[in-house]
Amino acid sequence: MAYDKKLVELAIKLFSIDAVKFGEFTTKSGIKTPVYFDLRVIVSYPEVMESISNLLLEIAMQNLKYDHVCGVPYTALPIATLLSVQTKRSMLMRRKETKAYGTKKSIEGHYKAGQSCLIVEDVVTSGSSVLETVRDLRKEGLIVTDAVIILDREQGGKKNLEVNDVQIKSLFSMTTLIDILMKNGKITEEIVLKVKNYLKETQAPVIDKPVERIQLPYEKRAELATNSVAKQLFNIMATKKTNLCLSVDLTSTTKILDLLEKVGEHVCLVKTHADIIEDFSNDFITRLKDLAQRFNFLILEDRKYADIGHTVSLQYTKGLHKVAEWADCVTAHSLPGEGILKALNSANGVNHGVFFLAEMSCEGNLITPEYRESTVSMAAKYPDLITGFVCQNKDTFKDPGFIQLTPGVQLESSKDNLGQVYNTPEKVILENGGDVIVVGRGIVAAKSPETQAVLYKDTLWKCYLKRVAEN
Ligand code: 5IU
Repeated sequence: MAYDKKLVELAIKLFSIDAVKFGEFTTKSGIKTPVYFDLRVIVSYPEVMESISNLLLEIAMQNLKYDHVCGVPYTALPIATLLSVQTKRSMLMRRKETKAYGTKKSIEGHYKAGQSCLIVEDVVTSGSSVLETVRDLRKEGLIVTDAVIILDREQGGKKNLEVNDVQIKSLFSMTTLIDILMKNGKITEEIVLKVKNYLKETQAPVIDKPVERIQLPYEKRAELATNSVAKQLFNIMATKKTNLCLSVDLTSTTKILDLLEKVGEHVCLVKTHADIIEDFSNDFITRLKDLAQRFNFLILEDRKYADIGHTVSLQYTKGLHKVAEWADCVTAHSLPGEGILKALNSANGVNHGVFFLAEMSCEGNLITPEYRESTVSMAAKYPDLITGFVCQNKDTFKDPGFIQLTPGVQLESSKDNLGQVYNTPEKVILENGGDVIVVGRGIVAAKSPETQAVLYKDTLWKCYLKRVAEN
């Protein structure tokens, strides 16, 4: 096989500066190896650095599109710097240390969720270091599909990365490198054989793709939930075989109670707006709780708290509605910051939860991807309190213990005349990751709400079963 002249020169140079050594070595993990790479030394040889970055550009990076480059810490950082300067693409840096204080970001540099990032790495063995960086970048909403590598040790890394949706392109594989060195009289055939045998015997363990939350059945996720209401709700869904949440946006208590008598057995959650009810009373709450117990559903007061912590704690526990006394869970905006979660957390000790608003279904709302991500990060600090997120997209959060509550659903996609946007059950569950689906007027305004509730329940459950089976 004929090799690019510049690659041959680079291989020989790497050998001469001891970036690649042959003999008997023991790796960090205690395995004996006849070949050892230490590419950290290249920083002492500017001409090697230059040649590596030029070759990566010419050979590995052709046809790749990316907004940022990110080197896997630490050896690849100087190479990533050179590539960033040469390609005029901004660089991102991943911190390797565990963060010393709470909010410190693991990724440094300016970026937006949805932008793409190319990974740069020196040597790939199992692929685990590249994957750590990829996962941190993906957590920030960055899209990572490709990595460029100086040397692939051919010990399973390429496959491990492919399984995790990262394609690698390398300047050398172990085979090509030793072949070049042998042909140029640097190493003997005996060494080549030794390395080849070693490669055969020491393949890195396969790194499985992490299971996505939407692949898991509700009963499994109940075990993973850290909030007691989330645990209960997952279990109710699994037992009753329904992920339908009815939004009872009616203004009379009789109408609400009559409706729930008819449809209570088909829903896992009932969503109320206490402040639209004209004849709200303690008696109504007693009867609502009775129904909840009889039909085994939970109650979500969709209050969308959005004030400073002190006010929210009063709104939650006092006033006409005394929500904390009867609602299993409530909705809240993240806009005012963590104070709102602190207030809701301390206001009522046990068995309550919060669905945190990460997105809205109505058109023209002002929530941005950054807002959405900060909302999820804020929630991560309150695992006992957060039941899940109200959102529209499956990438909003990963933790399978949280529930995605998705409103804006009807059997046909459409809009109302005040900005509400409706998606179909198929889209919302199979594509967008909805776990509990909120339906209001689709049922409440129907001629026969009961028939319609059964139709929604069956359609939504079929989509859920399909989602779990597909994955
Ligand atoms: N709701 C939404 N969209 C949102 C959020 C809440 O529709 O993004 I946050 C509420 C409003 C209403 C119910 O109470 O969910 C949906 O009712 P309809 O299915 O009738 O549109």
